[in-house]
Amino acid sequence: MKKKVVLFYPPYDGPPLGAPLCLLSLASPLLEAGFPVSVIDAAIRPGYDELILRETQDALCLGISLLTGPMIRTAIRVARRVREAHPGLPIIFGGWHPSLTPAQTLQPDFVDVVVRGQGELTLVEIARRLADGRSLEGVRGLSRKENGRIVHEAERPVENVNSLPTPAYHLADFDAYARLRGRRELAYATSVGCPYACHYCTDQVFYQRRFNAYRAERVVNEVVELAGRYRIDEVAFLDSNFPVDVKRALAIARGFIEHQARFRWTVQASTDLLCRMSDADVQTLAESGLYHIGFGTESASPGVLALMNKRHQRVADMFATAEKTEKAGIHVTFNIILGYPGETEADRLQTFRVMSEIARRHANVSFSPNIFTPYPGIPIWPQLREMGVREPQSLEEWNDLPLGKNVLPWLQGEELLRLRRMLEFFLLNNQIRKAASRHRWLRRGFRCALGAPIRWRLRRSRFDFPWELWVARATERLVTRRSLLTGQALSHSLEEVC
Ligand code: B12
Ligand code: SF4
Repeated sequence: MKKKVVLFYPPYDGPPLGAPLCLLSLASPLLEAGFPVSVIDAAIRPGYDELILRETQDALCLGISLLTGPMIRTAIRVARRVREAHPGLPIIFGGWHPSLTPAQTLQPDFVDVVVRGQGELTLVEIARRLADGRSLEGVRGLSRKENGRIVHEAERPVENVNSLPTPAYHLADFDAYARLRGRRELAYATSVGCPYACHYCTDQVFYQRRFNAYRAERVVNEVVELAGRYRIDEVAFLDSNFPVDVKRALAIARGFIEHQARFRWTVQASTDLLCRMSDADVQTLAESGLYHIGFGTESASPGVLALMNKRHQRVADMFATAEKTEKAGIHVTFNIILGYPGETEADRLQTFRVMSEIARRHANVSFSPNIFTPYPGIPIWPQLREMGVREPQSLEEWNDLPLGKNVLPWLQGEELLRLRRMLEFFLLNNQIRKAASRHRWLRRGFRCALGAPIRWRLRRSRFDFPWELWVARATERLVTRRSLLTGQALSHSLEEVC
């Protein structure tokens, strides 16, 4: 009897991260239920097409995980090839993109099932039904086809993560990722769900604003054990908002200190939560190895923050966060969203000025500016449609969504050109300031000469005849985006952002 489940993670844009945690999380309960699992991550398997075709020869089903964007193209190609080679093999799509667009994702004939939301229990139930030759009718949390019709089964309530097994890390080839990354990394999620409801974010759609977290002892024991077993240098915590439970966050840090953990770690957080911690608390985080935090600060205009439904994010907290983390020696990246519906040029200038001031006072802060991207399922789609944004109508069309780049009808022509210049001046100013503190007097003098007029421009919002940018382009390498997870540089060309 066929029992093997093949799970595939298509290639994505940007530098490869560690093993895809979603597939390791899905594999674990399948293995417990007696289904062997083959995990194939395109990032480390160059000949993955042929490997998938071989592995699916004797498989029960193929599962493909998808985020919005370029992963879709390969998912479609691979699913088509598998359908041709093994016509009877059920093909299941899961992950954020299919969950947010289940009906669209099910349209093509090579997708049989979409698993919506958390997948561990749903996939085990699917595997059991398929192995027994039973229908998938009534399996909660999935959408499927029946006589050419799309059927959405009832929602599956979000499972308490403490009742789920540890992801199957033994299936990950840590050596292969280390060769790509230059260090040994562990991707680990201590929680799912964020209590906030920012209008551009789909976390609330997936997890209904409920913070669902492992207990601190479980995190400490598992991470310390895994770090020892796989000789880990760095742990990337993938939680949407790690310190929602501040006491738990600190208990985890203290646990790492007690165990004399030697790895460093990174998280994503919101500034209001960090500001609930004392300086001594933040110092404890740093002592336990926390070296980078990504913050979704997004804008320094209270008006835009209100439009984003982000009232928990206060400008004063951004300054306080920068100060607290600098004192503790933690590097931070502030994400910025530009071009949000309703944002005016005055809002944008305010954001650049406030962020420049933060950077002037605190050398530990870097920025990751992005043009607002209308991802599927975000709560402001009705408003976006009214404002003329065209919503992609099929799985294929979402593949062409240019991630982090401009598709906004209200950001075109002169307006876009001005935004690009402002952004470039802002980034250059920060980069020059950082570099000036590191270099010898001659280069420092050159950079200061370049920095003064740029700061004047930002203060006066004068961006015409940008000679400093021409000089800088010839001499500097401008880092325009950084990863919120690691702070690592993502792109160097402004064209890639705008
Ligand atoms: C890590 C991460 C990435 C990594 C993933 C690679 C890796 N090796 O881990 C990378 C760098 C690729 C990435 C990229 C992007 N990401 Co990202 N990323 C995340 C993050 C922080 C964690 C994901 C994770 O591993 N979670 C833990 C696992 C256990 O949960 P999970 O992935 O959701 O998987 C569960 C279910 O989804 C489901 N499931 C998943 N796959 C499958 C497959 C099958 C067959 C089944 C049955 C079920 C199933 O079951 C799993 C277990 O419950 C999430 C935020 C978050 N907190 O989840 C954002 C998130 C998923 N990313 C997001 C975004 C916006 C992006 C980018 C578009 C950013 C950009 N501008 O470039 C890109 C898109 C891809 C690309 N660039 O090509 C959005 C969602 C976007 C979307 N609509 O798809 C999220 C939710 C962040 C947010 N709140 O906005 N990302
Ligand atoms: S705080 Fe972050 S994770 Fe939470 S809803 Fe807002 S953007 Fe999403």
